[in-house]
Amino acid sequence: MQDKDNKKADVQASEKLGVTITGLKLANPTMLAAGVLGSSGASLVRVAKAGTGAVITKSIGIEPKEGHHNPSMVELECGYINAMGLPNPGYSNFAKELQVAKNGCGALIPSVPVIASIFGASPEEFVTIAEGLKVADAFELNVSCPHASGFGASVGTDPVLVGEIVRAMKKHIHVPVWVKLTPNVTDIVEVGLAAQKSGADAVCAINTVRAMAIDIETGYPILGNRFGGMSGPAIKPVAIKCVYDLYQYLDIPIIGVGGISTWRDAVEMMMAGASAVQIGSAAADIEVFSRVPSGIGNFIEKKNMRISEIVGLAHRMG
Ligand code: RRO
Repeated sequence: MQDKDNKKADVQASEKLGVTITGLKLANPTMLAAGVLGSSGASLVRVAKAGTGAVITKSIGIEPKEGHHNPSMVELECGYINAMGLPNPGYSNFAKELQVAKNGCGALIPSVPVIASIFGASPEEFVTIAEGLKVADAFELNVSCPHASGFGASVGTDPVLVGEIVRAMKKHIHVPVWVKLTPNVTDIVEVGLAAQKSGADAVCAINTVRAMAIDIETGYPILGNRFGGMSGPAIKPVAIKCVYDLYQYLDIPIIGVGGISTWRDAVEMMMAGASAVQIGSAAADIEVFSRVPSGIGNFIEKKNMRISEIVGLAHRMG
């Protein structure tokens, strides 16, 4: 009886918190961000079971890649700086992990979409990888890693190249295409508009912010790569502003990411214009994927609002 009651409560919660993003149904507006706990099928399923609305894989490329030398991550008072360097097994080795994730996440009720984050150096590479990972429910194009020469932000700071990649993906791939944007540009809206014009179904904002830390005893940069990308609480206000600006000019959904660790952060991001949010650094504690949705649920109930009414609310308040 207890179980039945719990299931009923879960269904009601998912009805209240459910969102549809680019045709994918999510039981709640949280997702596991790319790069954290997304390297194996088993860990993606574990996060899905913890309550997230969708999971995104670690970014996958054309060839196996070891990544940058250690140290590849440093913890600061206000977050983390990483320079992992896109370590991944290559798409052909990752395909079996994606299948494990799809089977496990698809068996859950409600089922949890699995999104593959992919990176490449050219439109052709993106398409080849996506064709090799075709069980994914959607693709998130990583054109925004801040420390990967020839990939990531080297690609995503050029609106023309972003447009070419999106057009190639839309021509050959028949599931939604999301584009993850870098904040390390003068005008994120310009790149967002290029993605939209070329047929992107959604944008995700933001990837990490270029950053560096130096050990004052030795004078050495701490990271093996010398610099990296900042994530965690310090970048939330940067992400909020990027999402706010994108919402003013774009018609496609915006998925907010950057420094979200509490339901209050998620609500703020949604009020800036995000239809859903991704959680990365804070996902080390996977309970965050039950705390954040239930906090959002209590908030909208108290305010007597529907979830869709909080999206972009800050724009309607002047
Ligand atoms: O692997 C990384 O170093 C990495 C990636 Br792919 C990314 O998109 N953003 C980031 O901060 N690190």
